Amino acid sequence: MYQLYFNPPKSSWSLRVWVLLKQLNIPFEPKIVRYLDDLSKQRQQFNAFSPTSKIPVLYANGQAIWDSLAITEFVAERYPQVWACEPTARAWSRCACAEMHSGFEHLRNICDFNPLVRTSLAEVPMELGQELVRLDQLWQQGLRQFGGSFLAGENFTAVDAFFVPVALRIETYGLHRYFSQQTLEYQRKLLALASVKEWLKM
Ligand SMILES: N[C@@H](CCC(=O)N[C@@H](CS)C(=O)NCC(=O)O)C(=O)O
Repeated sequence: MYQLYFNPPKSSWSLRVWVLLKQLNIPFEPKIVRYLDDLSKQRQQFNAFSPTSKIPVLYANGQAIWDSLAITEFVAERYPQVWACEPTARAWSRCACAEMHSGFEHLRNICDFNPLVRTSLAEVPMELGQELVRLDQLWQQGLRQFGGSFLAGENFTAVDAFFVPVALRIETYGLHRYFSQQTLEYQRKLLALASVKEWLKM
């Protein structure tokens, strides 16, 4: 069985992998690790199981797989339902995950991930506003093109898991005004997932 090292509810990168495994009923042994105030001490400790001292890390037969995107691809080799089965939807999903993985840095930096605390920004800088508009466009595209209630069709797949932390940020920072009705409906659907509710209680 896989082992997953993660820190709920604070680690947004871990949340992607955790939600994916939970939603698809992929068995794993949870290994909860906590952040320390002293970052260098934390990195020393995390180094015992993580090559980068970061989480999430998945172990399979004693081998460490690190980075949420690499973990997703690794798991998909054994569980093809991780990605949509239709090739166009699958390609689109990989593009959207890559865009989330390497982009949206203003959203990530300005809206620190703390899913239990509701807050608001004194102002939304232009760069952040542009990212929110792009996000709305991207979600609308998936929902329209593949015609389901999830981004790549009727089933929850990895591309949805990658946007769960964003759905939570929209909620906690009250950023709803940047989104269309259709995408807000999708955001609410993500927040209503049993796995997301479970994450917030851990
Ligand atoms: N690209 C990595 C990022 C992992 C990452 O930055 N994880 C954060 C937790 S959310 C971390 O472990 N930070 C600790 C550190 O910077 O030492 C992934 O997708 O897994």
